[in-house]
Amino acid sequence: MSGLYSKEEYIARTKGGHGACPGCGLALSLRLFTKAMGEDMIMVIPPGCTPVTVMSPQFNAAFSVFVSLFGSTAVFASGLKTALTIRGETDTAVVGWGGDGATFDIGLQVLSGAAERNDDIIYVCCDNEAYQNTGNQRSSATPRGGTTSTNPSRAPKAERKKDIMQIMAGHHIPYAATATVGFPDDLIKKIKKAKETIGFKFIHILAPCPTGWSFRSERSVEVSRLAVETNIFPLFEVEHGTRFIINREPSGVPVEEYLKIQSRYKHLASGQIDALQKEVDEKWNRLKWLTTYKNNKQ
Ligand SMILES: Cc1ncc(C[n+]2csc(CCOP(=O)(O)OP(=O)(O)O)c2C)c(N)n1
Ligand SMILES: [Mg+2]
Repeated sequence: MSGLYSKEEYIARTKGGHGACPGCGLALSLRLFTKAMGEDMIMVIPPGCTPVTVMSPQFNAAFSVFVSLFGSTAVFASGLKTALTIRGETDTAVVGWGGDGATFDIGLQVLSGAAERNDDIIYVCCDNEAYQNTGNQRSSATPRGGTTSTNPSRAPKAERKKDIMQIMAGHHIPYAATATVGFPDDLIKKIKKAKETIGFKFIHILAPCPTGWSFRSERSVEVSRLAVETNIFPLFEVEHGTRFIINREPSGVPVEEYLKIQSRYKHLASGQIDALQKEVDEKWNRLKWLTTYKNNKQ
């Protein structure tokens, strides 16, 4: 292990482990995140898989956790930060940690408000691409072509995944970044950078879900790596909404390699896979354009 990693464990410190499913990408994301943050933080977590992973004396988290209402994570976190500042406790980090449902859908309005005010908090969207804790219902983060319990294979999701990074970049916040568990050094470096940055920080973590996406639980890290190598989930940062930085050039693996190891995509015909590949290529080219064009303008 490199020096980036704290040897401390901040979640699931008792023998019983955590409360998530085997192979859960969210539990691993949270473990890495807390190793980068340390215990001087308060996490605000809406209902979802995360509270059942950490919120119990049995699972024994080292930091304080508030469970907010589903749609109000960011504003809970902003209020806590303000209260701590008034008390002079400025060193304590306040983190909002929402699922994709709580972030892309229900909490988007308060997230936008906190970002626009540039409140000094870190907001993490731990994205498992559906409302997983209530049984894998579709969200606006579910990818086009994927199945969920509300999109059976005869009616897979028709709409594209919402581009949350573009939305957050449009708020001109000091720092936004994508990360995923298959690249733990990259994830930890980004969390440390967010911790050192003053103002609003947004981290979009892709967290593979063996239960909802339907793949074998030992393949979570492989699925996460394939998401990056196929360009389905590029690793990049955005500073102040204008400076785009790509952290990893993909190795050009076709999207089919990512799709075929998850049963949620098993109904796709080859023409549909080609269409998804085209979408991914277009989005990647746009990101590359933003990186070169916008940076050169500065
Ligand atoms: C206002 C409100 N609506 C619905 C629920 C029920 N609910 C609890 S957890 C959850 C799913 C959360 O999905 P997401 O935010 O993606 O987190 P995940 O469970 O996937 O980690 C829902 C719908 C709720 N608690 N409050
Ligand atoms: Mg979810």
